Amino acid sequence: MDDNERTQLIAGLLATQARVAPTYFYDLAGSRLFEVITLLDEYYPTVTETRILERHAPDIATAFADAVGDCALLVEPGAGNCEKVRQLLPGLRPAHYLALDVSVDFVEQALQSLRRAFPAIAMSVVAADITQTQPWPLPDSRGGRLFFYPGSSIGNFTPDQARALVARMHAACQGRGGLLIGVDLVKDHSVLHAAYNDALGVTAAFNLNLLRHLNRLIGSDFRLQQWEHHAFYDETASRIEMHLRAREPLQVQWRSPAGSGLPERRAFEAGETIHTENSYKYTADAFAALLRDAGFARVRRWTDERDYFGVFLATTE
Ligand code: AVI
Repeated sequence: MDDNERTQLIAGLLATQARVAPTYFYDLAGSRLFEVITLLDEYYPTVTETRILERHAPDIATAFADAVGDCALLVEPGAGNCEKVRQLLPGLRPAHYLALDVSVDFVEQALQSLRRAFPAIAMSVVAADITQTQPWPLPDSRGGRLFFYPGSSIGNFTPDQARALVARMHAACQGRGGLLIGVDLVKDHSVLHAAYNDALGVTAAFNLNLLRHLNRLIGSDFRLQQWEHHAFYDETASRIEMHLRAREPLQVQWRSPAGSGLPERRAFEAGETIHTENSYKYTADAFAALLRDAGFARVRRWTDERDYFGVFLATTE
């Protein structure tokens, strides 16, 4: 991590409401813990989205072809293990599948088996975090472009940030393309609460692991037993908030970048929290409106029987 990132991270810890960006969940242990979260009974989003894609991939491909034509370039930001895109490739048949991810080696491994299954599709991976990288490293393409952004990752941005990100994808379609995006929907609060407070405590471990990650990154001395997982649904903001809450009065120290002038410690009172994540939930109509506000002309959507999760196809025409 560079001094600028370190400075931002420490400034967040020093803020009145301390905060750490959710990107810091994902060290190796955090990524593994997230994979386990997706297997939990309570965490319905992953399995529900997968079912929607399995069931409706042919309709999605037809809807894209009807609105846009051939898919020259399929772009998946944060592609990870490239599992979800498998459902789309047979119907969509893009000329080129481009995975964007910070972990190039991990994606490259996933691409090996995908290439064997779909030899006619060119596949590549480029190191990029679309929230940081400017401009996006996209190749020239003749024909329609489709962005694929599953997993309700969009829910971890504020609605304003989400709209701005979708608007960038719209602009990157260059007048001919679309966005296929998965979004977690508003539902019974008890279902939402359970998804972020699972009985096995995996989400708690995922949240607490962030402190271990910080200890390595900034030389802090967080002691995990002094903290507890706290996640709740805020109905007004329509989001799950995740926090780490101090169990007792405590002090934390770290190393600030030389010459930054930033304090190297902070005291927390019992009950004070570090805000680690927001996970916004949308109604289907509100998310369709966001897609249109970001510039897309047409929106189609598919959901599951319980209306827990939405997969939206927004197109330029
Ligand atoms: C990655 N993201 C969409 C997950 C979510 O549900 O907001 C991260 C997560 N946090 C706790 N559980 C899962």
